[in-house]
Amino acid sequence: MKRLLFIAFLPLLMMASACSDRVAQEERLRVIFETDIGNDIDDALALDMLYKYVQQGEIDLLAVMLNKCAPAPAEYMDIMNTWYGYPELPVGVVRNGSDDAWGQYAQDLVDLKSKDGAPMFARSHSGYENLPDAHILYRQILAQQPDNSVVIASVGFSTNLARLLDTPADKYSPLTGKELVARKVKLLVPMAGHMADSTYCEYNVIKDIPSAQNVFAQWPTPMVVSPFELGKEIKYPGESMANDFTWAPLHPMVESYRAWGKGNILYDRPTWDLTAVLYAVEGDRWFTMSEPGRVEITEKGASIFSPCQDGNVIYMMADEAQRDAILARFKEIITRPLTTK
Ligand SMILES: [Ca+2]
Repeated sequence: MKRLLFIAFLPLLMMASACSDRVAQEERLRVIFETDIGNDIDDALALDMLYKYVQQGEIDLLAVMLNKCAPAPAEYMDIMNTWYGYPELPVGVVRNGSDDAWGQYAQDLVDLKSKDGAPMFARSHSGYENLPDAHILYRQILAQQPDNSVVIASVGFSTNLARLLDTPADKYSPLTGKELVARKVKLLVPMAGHMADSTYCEYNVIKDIPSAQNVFAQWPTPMVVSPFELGKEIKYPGESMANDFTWAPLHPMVESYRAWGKGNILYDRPTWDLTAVLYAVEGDRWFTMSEPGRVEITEKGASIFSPCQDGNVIYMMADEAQRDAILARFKEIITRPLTTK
């Protein structure tokens, strides 16, 4: 029976991959981005990709959910949404999360000033402390979507997703969180764990182990994991950051990249979060996929993948040729100038 269930999920996975052309609004992929932006710089590049997909008419970006309660990441998101032209994009935050540190490059970007002392980048909002709880914003947004229509790219911790699963019925939906996810979400793409090394404790997992355990054990839809070992071997070149953005002399993602390097922009950085976004929007055409299985998160935060035909998890892999093609695709998207709306 469970094998039949996984087979039944496969058309949904295929649907998630069919989004390379401009498509009608009602057919566009609906994406929610779950991020610990402010920690590592790959979140900022992954976010850039999502804005570009929106600009190309390939997706509807429904919301960004933050894993960090500190004000800098929320203000940083306002800067990014404003600069890219989406100031009203909904943003949810975590409260009493597992990592409320400021996020240094987010703080650095927030603090950047012009010569006249004015903020370097414009904001559209204030009062970031009033942003909604992410797990409640999920309920509000998911309840409004068609069934089996939402893809979540989760490139940070599992706190918000675990809290969402545990929510009771409310004014937005008579369904519990788990029921609502099962009804509205067709795919979760987490960047999490290490599938080739069952002893490795990966960062996104260890920042909130109980939530990661809950999500991997309870999540009611297919999951496609981007594991640590994939993005680690595909490094975005600092040379591109230094040379490919003459069309935007003051670019918040480029300045973020520079800030993360403490003034140095010529470093190469793994593309963990970018690989998750690439799959979430473009599907499996860039990757080799594992067989289905389940993932157990240990008490220390290691991830153990066990193949089984009735599992709801598959993960991405890439050989050298695929890695080269994936990096070329990342550069193509990220260096593409914004179009005027
Ligand atoms: Ca991240």
